[in-house]
Amino acid sequence: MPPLQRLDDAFGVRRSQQGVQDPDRKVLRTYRWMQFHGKEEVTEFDESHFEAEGLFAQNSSQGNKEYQDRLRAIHLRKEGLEKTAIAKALGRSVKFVAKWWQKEPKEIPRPWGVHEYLTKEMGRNERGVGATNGASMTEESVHDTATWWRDVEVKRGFASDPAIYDEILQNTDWKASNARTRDFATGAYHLKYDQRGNIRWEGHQGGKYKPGLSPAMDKVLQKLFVEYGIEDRTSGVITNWYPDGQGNLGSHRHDCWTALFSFGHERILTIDNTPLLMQNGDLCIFGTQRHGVPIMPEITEGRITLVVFFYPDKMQKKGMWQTITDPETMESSRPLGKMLNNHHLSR
Ligand SMILES: O=C(O)CCC(=O)C(=O)O
Ligand SMILES: [Fe+2]
Repeated sequence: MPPLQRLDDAFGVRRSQQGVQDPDRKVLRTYRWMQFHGKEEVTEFDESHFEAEGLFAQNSSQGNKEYQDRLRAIHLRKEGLEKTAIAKALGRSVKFVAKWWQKEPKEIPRPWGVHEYLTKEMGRNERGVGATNGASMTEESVHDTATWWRDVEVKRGFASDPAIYDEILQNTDWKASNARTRDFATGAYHLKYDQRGNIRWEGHQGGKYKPGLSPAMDKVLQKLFVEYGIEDRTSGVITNWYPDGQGNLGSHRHDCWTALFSFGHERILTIDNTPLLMQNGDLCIFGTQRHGVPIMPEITEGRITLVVFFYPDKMQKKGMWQTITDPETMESSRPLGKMLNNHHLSR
């Protein structure tokens, strides 16, 4: 199986970022945006950006990719793949695979730039399982480090009901939240302060999602849970409101996986360094990639996102590595009864 296409290539933004342009491409949008230390970026989004869908590779840095490939070599060996097949799946040399595949994940050196907390077991810390986020483990097999990585999946127009934006906007008790940062070694959260010692606030409003809040959204969540079989592995459902282009969210990572729906005006979601322009009803699912919502000064209308945090299971792990994708062998999804009874993240 060939390696996945890179997210930034598939969405036509790598060429735009590098200033190398195909004269025949049709630019549909051009936006200014600021995320990293207020540095202004300008991105042209061409037709390919709106047409691309599916599963794509994305890494925050070479170090992260290197580490991920080493872990994947081990994982794929345990799944029964041969050396050459692993090399092909990873797009690396057989020599590379030979160097790592017989080791255990704990023996793998962490390249420079990969934060230590990302090498810990998902959702676990010194206080026990899911202590930072209220999630619980569903099976032993999710405990290994390789589980951290998930490719990025984009589905355009997954939620098309126009009622969703207004229902969520009207029925949510919106609150500004404190800006938080994470200790790179332990993953612990700390409040952020400005230079005068005042607590910093996030540049957007946050809410909790409960079943019934938006009947139109409940239907979409049912569809998500059935398609991905994640209803029992969800650790929280929250919402964000960005009233206009000044609303923003600093880049961060989660120690779980994320399914994110976008409603209202189109906005950029950065995934690592790739700007993905999300439009009304689009769904993006990703792993522990760094992500954020930059300021977009030209935008005067609102956007709401609904974010589902969840944990991988065995089946999903296999999908993640693109080894076993036979739908016949997939477990059927659970009944919808318990659908939205999951714990909600406190904000
Ligand atoms: O609103 C978005 O696009 C990002 C939201 C997000 O990252 C979060 O709620 O954790
Ligand atoms: Fe997030």
